[in-house]
Amino acid sequence: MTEDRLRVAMVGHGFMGAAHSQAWRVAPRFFPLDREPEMTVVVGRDPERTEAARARFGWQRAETDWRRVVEDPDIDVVDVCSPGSSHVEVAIAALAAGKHVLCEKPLANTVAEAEAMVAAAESAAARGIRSMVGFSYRRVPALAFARQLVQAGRIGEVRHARALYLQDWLTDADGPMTWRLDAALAGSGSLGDIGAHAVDLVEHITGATLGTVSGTLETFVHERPLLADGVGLSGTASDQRGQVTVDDAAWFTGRLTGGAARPGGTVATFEATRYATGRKNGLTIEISGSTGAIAFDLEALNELRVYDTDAPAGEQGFRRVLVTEPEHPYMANWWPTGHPIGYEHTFVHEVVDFVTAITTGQQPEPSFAVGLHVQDVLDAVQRSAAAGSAWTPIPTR
Ligand code: SOE
Repeated sequence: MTEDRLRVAMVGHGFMGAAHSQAWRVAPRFFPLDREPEMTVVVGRDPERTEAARARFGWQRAETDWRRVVEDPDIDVVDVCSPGSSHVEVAIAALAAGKHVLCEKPLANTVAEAEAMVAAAESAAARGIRSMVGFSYRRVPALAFARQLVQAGRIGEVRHARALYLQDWLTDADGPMTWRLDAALAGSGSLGDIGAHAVDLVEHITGATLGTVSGTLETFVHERPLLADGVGLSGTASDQRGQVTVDDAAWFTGRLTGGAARPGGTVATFEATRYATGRKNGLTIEISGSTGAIAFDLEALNELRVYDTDAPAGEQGFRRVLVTEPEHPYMANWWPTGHPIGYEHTFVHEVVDFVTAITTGQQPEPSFAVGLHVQDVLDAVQRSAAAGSAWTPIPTR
């Protein structure tokens, strides 16, 4: 192993592959890292498309056999950006081969898969091998700052949390079938793709844990046209249409305890949908405490709204804090004060924290165990919805 470099293999080269490629390239240019990531190989199923991704994103080699790559002694890190159905196999093989693993969220498609991944991660950790799940929004500086404020008691005991993740890219019922609409490949729909972020953020910011949920799921469009390359999707193709086998929208309520939650528990409401007409990538979080509140909107990701009940009567109101100061998490390494950053920077921060954990020998967060807990929550929401929104406990592990 070359100790000054960290040779990375990335499996998958779609939306997340693009975001991760950018992060591997940029991280060492802006943050001091003890080992320089080397973009060694990108892996995909289709040789031509993988070669095109290699050339576009700047990887040294393109490969189609992920097994050969994860066993290659000249690889140090495996970055899993492929559809959810492949996470379990690729991550476990990579950990067994002694590679550090960064895995996109949700960690897996089922609780059983996530459990197997945690077992593999824990046994690898005993050999100094690190693993992390990619809940990238934790690394939005404004949200990392929100966590600092809530953990420092600045809004008192948390009573409510509200998290909405609204997109509209499925609004057109004639839009094509994709792997994200196929339960065999994606596990679930809006629930796992974007609801998982909402769950992780509320728990991360409050430090509290969901213990029980009541949920409802809805699928609005049950069949969609197959694209020419949609042949591999597992839905039944009839008249060139594929079956949508995931939820289109998810609503759930939960109770959280511990952390900054009030002693009786915090009530949280969640909504995740890809049918919120007009909402492109609207992630909003509001946390209400006994002495203040914080509010965040991804459409203004450099800002955090902070409310403080200590302000004089008549002057109270949400203050807009521009989270672009060197005092704010991650910001000292970017631009001069007041200059904003964007979506892609969250993945850069993820790579920085992952590489730092590898070089300092620490467990990076969020761990696969956190990924398993989120999987438990998603599973409980699905079981609750199937049982008429019955309150459903989340296993404690
Ligand atoms: C990645 O973190 C991700 O969750 C994507 O998988 C979603 O599709 C995207 O809309 C939000 O970010």
